[in-house]
Amino acid sequence: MKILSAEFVTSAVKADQYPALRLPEIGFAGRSNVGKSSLINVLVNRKRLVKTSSTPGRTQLVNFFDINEAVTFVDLPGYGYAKAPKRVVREWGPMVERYLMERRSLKGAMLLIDIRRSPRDEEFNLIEWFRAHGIPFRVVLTKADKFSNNKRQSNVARIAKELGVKSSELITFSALSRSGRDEVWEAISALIGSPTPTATKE
Ligand SMILES: Nc1nc2c(ncn2[C@@H]2O[C@H](COP(=O)(O)OP(=O)(O)OP(=O)(O)O)[C@@H](O)[C@H]2O)c(=O)[nH]1
Ligand SMILES: [Mg+2]
Repeated sequence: MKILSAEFVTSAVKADQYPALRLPEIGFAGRSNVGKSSLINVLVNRKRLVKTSSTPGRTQLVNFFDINEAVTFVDLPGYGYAKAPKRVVREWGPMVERYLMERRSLKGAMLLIDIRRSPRDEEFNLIEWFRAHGIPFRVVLTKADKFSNNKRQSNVARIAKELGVKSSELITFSALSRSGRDEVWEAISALIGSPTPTATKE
């Protein structure tokens, strides 16, 4: 994938702060610290387009990034971080829900789950929302580098069973090794219904 441009557009809390509808959008959702911002950086070959942090709760706004003038990535605030300021905890639900429900340019979502964990209520609720509102989504298992090959596969099988899907439907990704990057891009291309932004391979 040749990345020609990747630019921060804006941060928003409320719908009236979203940028004008222009490009197809892909939302990145998941628990705080799961690796949403890191995934976006790897997808666009940039170390720090999106701020990442070992402190959960880094991303507290809905952040928009235009990639190759072809697709907009939307880094959503992570949920499930108990120590986040109360305002953030209170506002997370409506902020993310509002974006996912009302954004007409949203073509699909990536739901990230740490490969070492099990999906919990928040993940099941999000999946229910996606299904109820006809939002196509793919599940990405992050931090795959935390396991050796065998253990990685058994954890993929475990999470697939917990979610009630086939292992082959899950994408396994590592921001450290960049494994899974091409598969995530392919999934995004399928969701936006066009070849990857510039169909050239690196
Ligand atoms: N080992 C490993 N660490 C990762 C990976 N992806 C992210 N991390 C680390 O996990 C921490 C959180 O990553 P972020 O990308 O900031 O996570 P986030 O989901 O954006 O977090 P919030 O913005 O708080 O919701 C950072 O310390 C990252 O370096 C990965 O694939 N492997
Ligand atoms: Mg983040």
